[in-house]
Amino acid sequence: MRKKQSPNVVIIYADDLGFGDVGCYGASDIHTPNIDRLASRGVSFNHGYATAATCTPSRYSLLTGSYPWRNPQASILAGDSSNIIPSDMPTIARMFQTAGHRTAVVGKWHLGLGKDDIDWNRPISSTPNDVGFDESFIMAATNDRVPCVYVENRKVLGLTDDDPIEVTYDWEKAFPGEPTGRTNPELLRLDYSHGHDAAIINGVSRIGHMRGGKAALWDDESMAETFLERALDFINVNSKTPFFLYYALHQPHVPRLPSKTFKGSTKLGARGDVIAELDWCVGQITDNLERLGLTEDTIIVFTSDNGPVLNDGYKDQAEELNGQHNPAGILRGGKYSMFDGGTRVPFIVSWPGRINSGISDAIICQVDLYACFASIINQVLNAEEAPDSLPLVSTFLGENEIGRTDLVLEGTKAKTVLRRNNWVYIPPYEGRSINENTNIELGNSLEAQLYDLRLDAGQQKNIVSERPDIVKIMSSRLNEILSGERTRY
Ligand SMILES: [Ca+2]
Repeated sequence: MRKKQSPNVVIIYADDLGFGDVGCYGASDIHTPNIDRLASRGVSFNHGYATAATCTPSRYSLLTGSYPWRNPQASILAGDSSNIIPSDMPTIARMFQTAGHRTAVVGKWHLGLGKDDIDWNRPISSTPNDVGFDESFIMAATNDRVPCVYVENRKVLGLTDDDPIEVTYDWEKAFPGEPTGRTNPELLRLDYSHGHDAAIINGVSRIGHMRGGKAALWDDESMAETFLERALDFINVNSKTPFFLYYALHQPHVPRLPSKTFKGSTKLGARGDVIAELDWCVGQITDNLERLGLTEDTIIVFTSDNGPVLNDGYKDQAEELNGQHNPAGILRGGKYSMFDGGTRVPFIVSWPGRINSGISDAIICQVDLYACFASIINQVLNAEEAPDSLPLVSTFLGENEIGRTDLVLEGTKAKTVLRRNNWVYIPPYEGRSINENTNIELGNSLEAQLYDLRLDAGQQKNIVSERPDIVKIMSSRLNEILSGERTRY
């Protein structure tokens, strides 16, 4: 096959997959042969980060090359929120589009759709198609939020005129007569433990209320295959032109409802099973690229939007069946946390035609993907574009281990933390130290925290009083970054 001028790029983005959840990062009770194979043909970063410990802000950074706290709307969104990426804002997808790549997003969006009040029964005014994607096939938010339908480009797939969809996230406006998890628990096939007490879809109660759109409702158990099929179609159709695919998996986010093939495939229950399913999806993508002869022409990034959580609102026995598995590996905390377990995730870059395999200890972040890819495909960024994305191309391709010096991370509610070289500084924050629902340490403390990851990767020893010199530097650096307009110069 003729070698293309510019490589294809596939970003495979898992949802709530932890640093220790895959084999090549130390998991022994969950087998991930396909992700491990990807790692064996690329660079695995030990200090690869999402910018935030929750979905929306991390995704915002990946796509815009901007820290999420620059946009006050970049926090966990409801399923009926407006698109928080303005249509005139540069995105990584538009950058690829400008370079002549075909672009698509398949899977979880969770950055909002439409402007103002969205009418799901009409063409949607602001979708991924307005921020740089030629094609989109998505769920609006998450698999535990309504509306539980697929959106293809601007329309809800499978919607019929006689059964319009209505959505509200307000209990005061809940639809009379529609059963909910709170009022009709006898209708549930999967009980909720917290949060998920509204609309019942496929026997599972969700966050938010919806009615109508019966023919358009997704089937949870075939969601993996549905998204995968769309992703493969896109690759197949565009195999002769450069393409950019953002494949945003829904696993292992709740509700964890694997297909029949994977149900019971691990000893860890539903959470292990959906990770096995996720790994299979990765293998289907790489096998297909191989079949098309595109392996050496395609860069694959595999990573996750935030750290792991076991009980995230459904009684799916993720905690009870977890055994000795450490979803965050050696790290402290998990999803929602300011500790490293919230944001440090598997981060693999594979490009068999170009890079050697190896492990890197450089600090790198998903916000850097934008500038790294721009450099690889020879696109010059405007000064105001991707304000926090650093073009660490040699690092990204495993040629050296000179990564970031500074990286601002956030837990929830834009509470920011500074990683600087081997140090992590967490300013004093009010709030609960542990989220009792999820049993995750959030990192809140009225005392400032300083950790030396070189000696203490698990962030067990707060040395704030021993190193006031470092605290002073980090506190001032964090404030300097937060008050500036950009960090890429
Ligand atoms: Ca997530």
